Amino acid sequence: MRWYKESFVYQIYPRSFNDSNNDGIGDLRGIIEKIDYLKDLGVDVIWLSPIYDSPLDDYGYDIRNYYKVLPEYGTLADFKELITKLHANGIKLIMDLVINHTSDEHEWFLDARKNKNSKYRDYYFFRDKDEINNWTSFFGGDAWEYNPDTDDYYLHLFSKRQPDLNLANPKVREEIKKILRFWLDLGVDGFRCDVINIISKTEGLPNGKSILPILRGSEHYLNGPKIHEYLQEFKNDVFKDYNMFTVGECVFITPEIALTYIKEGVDELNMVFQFDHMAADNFLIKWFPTKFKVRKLKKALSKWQYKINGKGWNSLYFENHDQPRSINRFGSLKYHKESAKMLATYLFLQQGTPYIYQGQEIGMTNPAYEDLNDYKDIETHNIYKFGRSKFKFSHKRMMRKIKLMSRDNARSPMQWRDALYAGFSESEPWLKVNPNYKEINVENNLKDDDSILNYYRKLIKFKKNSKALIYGDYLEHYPKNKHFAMYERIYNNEKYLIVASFSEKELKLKSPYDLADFELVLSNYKENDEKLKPYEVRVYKQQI
Ligand code: TEU
Ligand code: CA
Repeated sequence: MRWYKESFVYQIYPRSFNDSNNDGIGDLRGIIEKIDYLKDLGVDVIWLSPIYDSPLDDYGYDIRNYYKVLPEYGTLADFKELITKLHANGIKLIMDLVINHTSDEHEWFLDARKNKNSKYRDYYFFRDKDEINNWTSFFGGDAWEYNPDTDDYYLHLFSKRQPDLNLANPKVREEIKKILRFWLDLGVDGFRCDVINIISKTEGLPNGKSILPILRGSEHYLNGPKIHEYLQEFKNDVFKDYNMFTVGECVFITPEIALTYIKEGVDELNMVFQFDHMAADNFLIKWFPTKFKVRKLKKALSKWQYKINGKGWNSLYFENHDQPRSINRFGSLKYHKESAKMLATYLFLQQGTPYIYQGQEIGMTNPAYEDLNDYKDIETHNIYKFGRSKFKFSHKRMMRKIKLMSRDNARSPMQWRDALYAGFSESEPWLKVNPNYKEINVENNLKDDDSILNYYRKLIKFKKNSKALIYGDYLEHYPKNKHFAMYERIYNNEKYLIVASFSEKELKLKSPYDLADFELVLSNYKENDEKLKPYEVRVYKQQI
């Protein structure tokens, strides 16, 4: 059974979720304390961002030891307790799998960098000065770093402390399979595979064609030559023996290419995280706001709905640990509650598995720190340096960009209640809490029947109770309209019609049908009239 199709996934960024021992850092026991909260929310699967031992250059996406839990987060025993208790509550757990690179403190790399005869040398990409290429790193700058010990260079597509693994080496793939089995045998129910579509590089590492200093070389690793071979090997040698699913983070992917991974029958991955809709407000270039963002958002999501339907399965997300908060991007601070509920309804009632990122269910917003030093994320600091040095942008201008686009916008501590440090910890957290925690927090949401959290609970039940909302076909109306979205989901004799306003103004409610033939079954407003109120969403149902 493809159980993931009927599941809601909740992503936990462990460092910022809940701190059980008051050292300012979230931890596994902190998650255990909140299992009832997760159960009451109604989610089926937890995706844990990396909890492995790490020097935290990229907050865990740089793994030092794949078999060990970062001591700040707890122990393997805590992990076992967590998974046992989650399972006892009917909640599954997927782990983050980061295999494009390791930390520069991983024992393989420490040994490899020391001498050319190391047995781990071919686990990575070391090249002499005259052999290196012109590729650039996702985090800005050159993708090669000098290694004094052997007087040569190594490849890193992310930070220089994240050397790329050479998956063309069968020994590396054997190591990965060992890691997969280790966690699966502990009961893990699947993996979110980090930047999985860049793990195969063109042999010989040729120069990239781009003249721009971003993504140069990408034609030699995006969906690289051996990617399918590697993924099939993981599937045939490991995955097929377990009742699990994978979701692959695939950068710069199209639905056509996605299907080469996720098509049912191929099943190299079960879903991908695509980025098209994250570009609606000009992501890469989040630098220049656009007037067409609603239309672009609708277009991107619809494209994936149409092209994947019947062949594979979509993932549905607005937020994760890399993205600013969705209310800031596509909703409204003025209509905070309304827009949070609208966004959830609009997205999650499409075809695919919904992913909720911690705090999204209470409408957390970007903290927008004033001081550059309050940001801890490496990408944020690199972008700042890049903008200042390459483009000569002013400090003020760069801070404006960072407040909009920093990944730390998603990583500020979870807001549990109106108490010091938002109830996340009793000590100063590793990253500042958003000052709006006094209003926006779980406790307030629990008290208020009309809260965002209570709406999420209702919405989750609502979707899970309907085969049409899970499996139904998707049909969009008025795709060009830039103020509201409308689509239907059809399955057997049921039809749902969803209309969602992205406007702060009242809108005329258009419809291709006579709505008198429909029943209104869900909305974020108590009263609904001929006009759509600001950020109003409505779900209509019809038996056909
Ligand atoms: O992200 C890959 C990725 O493309 C992002 O780093 C992207 O460049 C950035 O978010 C744009 O704002 C994955 C992880 O999700 C991310 O946290 C890691 O830093 C990265 O891989 C390296 O492991
Ligand atoms: Ca702690």
